[in-house]
Amino acid sequence: MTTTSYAIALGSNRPGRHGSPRAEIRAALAELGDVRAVSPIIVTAPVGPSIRAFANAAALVDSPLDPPAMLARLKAIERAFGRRRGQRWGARVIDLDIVLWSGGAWRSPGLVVPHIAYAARAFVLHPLAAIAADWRDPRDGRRVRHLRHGVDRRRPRP
Ligand code: PH2
Ligand code: MG
Ligand code: MG
Repeated sequence: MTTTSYAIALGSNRPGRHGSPRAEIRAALAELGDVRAVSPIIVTAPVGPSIRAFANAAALVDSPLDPPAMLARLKAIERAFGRRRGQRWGARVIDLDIVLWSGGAWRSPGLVVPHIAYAARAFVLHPLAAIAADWRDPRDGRRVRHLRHGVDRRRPRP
């Protein structure tokens, strides 16, 4: 069976049945399956309309699933955690995003990999650089460590 790997970004800024946002992230990590590496969980200032601080982390997950099947899995975990679809970027108990896939770029209805905005988001790149600094963006070959330096230069906050 061909196994690929995924870089998954995790975020939470609302308590749920597992407890604090940090506890929600830990519980979600336990649901992800074959997790090969986990970043530290960091606290970040909210980007966008939400007011509460986020807990953010990143994980490397090995899986034979293709990106749409992996996305369906992540959405099922979000639903099981009580994620409600509401205001875009509203407070959420758990958010699980596919950031990178070892198979390269992917595009299908409702899913684009690499994640369209990750290269500009410190709350993704900081944890991701802790576990996948040498992973290259398939579109332009830039490494995660390079992208992280880019957001740090542009905007000296999380
Ligand atoms: N996720 C968002 C919007 N804003 N801000 C932080 N700090 N962390 C997040 O995970 C986050 C955000 C949309 O998914
Ligand atoms: Mg997100
Ligand atoms: Mg999401």
